[in-house]
Amino acid sequence: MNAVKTPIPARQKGFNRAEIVDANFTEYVRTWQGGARAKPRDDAPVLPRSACTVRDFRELFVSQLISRHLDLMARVLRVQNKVFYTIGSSGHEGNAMVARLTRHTDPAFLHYRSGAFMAERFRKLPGMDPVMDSALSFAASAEDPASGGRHKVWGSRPLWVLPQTSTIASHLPKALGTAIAIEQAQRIGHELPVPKDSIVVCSFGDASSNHATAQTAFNAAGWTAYQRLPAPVLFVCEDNGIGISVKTPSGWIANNFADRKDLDYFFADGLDLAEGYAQVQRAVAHCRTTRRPTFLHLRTTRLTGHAGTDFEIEWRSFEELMALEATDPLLRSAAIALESGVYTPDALLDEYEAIRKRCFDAAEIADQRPKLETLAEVMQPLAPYTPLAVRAEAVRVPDASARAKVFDGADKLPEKLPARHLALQINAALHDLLAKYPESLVFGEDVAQKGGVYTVTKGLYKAFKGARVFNTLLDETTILGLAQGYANMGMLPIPEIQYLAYFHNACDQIRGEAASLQFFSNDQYRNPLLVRIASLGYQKGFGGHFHNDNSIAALRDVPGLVVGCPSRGDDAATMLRTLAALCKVDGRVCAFLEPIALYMTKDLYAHGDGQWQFDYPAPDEAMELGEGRVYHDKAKDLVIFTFGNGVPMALRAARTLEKRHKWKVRVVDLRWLVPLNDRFIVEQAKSAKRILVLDEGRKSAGVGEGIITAIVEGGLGATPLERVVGADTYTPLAGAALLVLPGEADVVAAAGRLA
Ligand SMILES: Cc1ncc(C[n+]2csc(CCOP(=O)(O)OP(=O)(O)O)c2C)c(N)n1
Ligand SMILES: [Mg+2]
Repeated sequence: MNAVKTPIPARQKGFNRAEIVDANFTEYVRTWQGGARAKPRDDAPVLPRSACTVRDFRELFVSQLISRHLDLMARVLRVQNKVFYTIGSSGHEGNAMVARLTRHTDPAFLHYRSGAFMAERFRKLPGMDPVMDSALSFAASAEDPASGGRHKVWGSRPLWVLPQTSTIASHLPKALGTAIAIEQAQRIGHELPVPKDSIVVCSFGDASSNHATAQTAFNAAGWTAYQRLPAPVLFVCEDNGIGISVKTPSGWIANNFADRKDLDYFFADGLDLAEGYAQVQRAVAHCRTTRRPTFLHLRTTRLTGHAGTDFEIEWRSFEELMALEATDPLLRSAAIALESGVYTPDALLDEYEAIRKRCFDAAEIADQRPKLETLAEVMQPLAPYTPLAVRAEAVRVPDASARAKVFDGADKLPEKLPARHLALQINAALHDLLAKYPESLVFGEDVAQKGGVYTVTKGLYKAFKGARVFNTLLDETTILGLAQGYANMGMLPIPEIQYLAYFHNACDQIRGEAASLQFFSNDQYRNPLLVRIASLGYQKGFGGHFHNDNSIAALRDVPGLVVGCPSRGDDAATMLRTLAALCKVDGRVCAFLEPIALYMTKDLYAHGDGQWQFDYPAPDEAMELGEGRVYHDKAKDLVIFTFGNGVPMALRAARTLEKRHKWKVRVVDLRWLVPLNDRFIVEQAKSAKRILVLDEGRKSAGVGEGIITAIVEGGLGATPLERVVGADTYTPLAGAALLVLPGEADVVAAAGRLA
């Protein structure tokens, strides 16, 4: 970096470093020693040999100043409760270059220090005001165009900036996924919402680059490029040398990234516009033309602490802080501006003050704008549901010739075949979905040629080819990141997670990321996806805990998520149609839990009875969200609420109970686990003389808790009730598994206690 040419006046030790950074700038410009310059031409290099023209520089500098003054304003107005966020961009303003050198249609997933990037990107469309928009966001106003007052995020629908969560590095897999999706869309003939040669911009901090979620994205990007598959993502590591208070070892980022074979490394000085511009330009051009994953190491510094609450003077020396403040990129920009004659000192000070005023004025206006006032307003974008449109979409029949082709002839359509078991009916339903939605993709570990470890996806690869049905690398975080990427580009991703235990391994990609996008973007962005997860226990003699995980607690409270769990093949097919429709119509994130132990189950009561095989539902049938299935609906002596493996178990137990107690037993298969249909549960419980809740999950935080709560809150707490539920333990191998999980005998015994 060019050293700042005019020495910074030695500042007094001060407590408020934001004030000092502010005063440094003013004093630096006021005491500038250079002589007066002629005003340069707009298209001339701003400094000799710089790739940055005077026009580029002038606009970039203003973007930097806007970002800086938004930071300073936030620090002042936070204490007056007019602003609710103080993580700033000071020291990172060089990222404006990345915005200038990319397009507003290059989807961007941004680090929280992206004030200058945003101010610069705002220039790309007419009539937009970065100051007012940011102010509304800082003020958590309901009129905040990014999130509607739900979070201070950098986001914009027209500018293709998808809002990010505060979880560092969690956005890298989906940024990579979006880049891959841009390319893959073209292979499957899907029309993209952005130009074909778009790249994806993804920025993050130096400390964040160490996170497992970041590393998995770098690895997956390299894995992709290694196979000569395109992945046009520009990873921008904004290296300020520190993460909160932990210093990144000097040279670590270059050491760790400069020599990766399939992640092309570029360095740019983000502290110096005249120097850094060409460097950023090279990285962007490389990414756009080669379509290779590109790593731009952008040098930055961090001024005024991690956030407003971080009083660095309590843990760092003044000397160190002053040395950092001397590297302020705005001082360097001021030097360039004055040296080149773009500004005179007076004109620059006027500009500086004018932008300060603009930011404060906007903040005062924003403070007066409406806030979110009701719970309904807060939750409004969370879980959109338009039942009529969903139903219409779910029963919309795929093209007959497409079906005939996929199923090898009109006479082999699955609804014309005899009743079959769950795995085959899910398989047929997936064939149907892929025929119905040309933009849908099935992917995961082993799903393609092999057809999955349980052959549930068998034949899809052959029918729909590798661009739509493909194996991923072995990483669940990447699988779910890819899914979000495809969704961002308007496709319908149907990823598979091989076992429920391994969903937990990547849970944040659904819990923190995918499910939250509609909320934090005020429903301006949607990433509908339908994740299939082979789930639950009871595989006879196989697998132990990790292949028999019975806990869905981690899915139960994810806001906005839909979770369905069929117990039989026909329900699986109609449920899948509805889930896909929920994706298409309402943009929902959906999980489909497939009970592994029921995949091949054919019999219900006795060996060879074939009673757990069902006809494939006609393609114009679908299941309503929340709708359960009731067996023996008139029966009242005992009502068993259950789902999944519990359904055939309850039906078997019911036979014994009918004989033993002369009871009529109703079995209610909830089918939909999130959201639980409380009204339906209460409706079913109302007429019950006794209630039994059969939950194959764990005692703590299982579905059973929700069912009982619904019953009690529905005023039916006085009905005698028993719960049969799994133990709070991991599942052991072999026969001992049955000690942990509910069994038929447990159901019979619990019912006996109700007698
Ligand atoms: C997964 C996760 N862990 C911890 C945090 C808390 N946290 C927020 S920012 C941060 C440091 C990030 O440093 P860096 O990536 O260098 O970015 P910088 O703030 O320096 O720009 C930490 C630990 C978080 N937000 N997310
Ligand atoms: Mg950092």
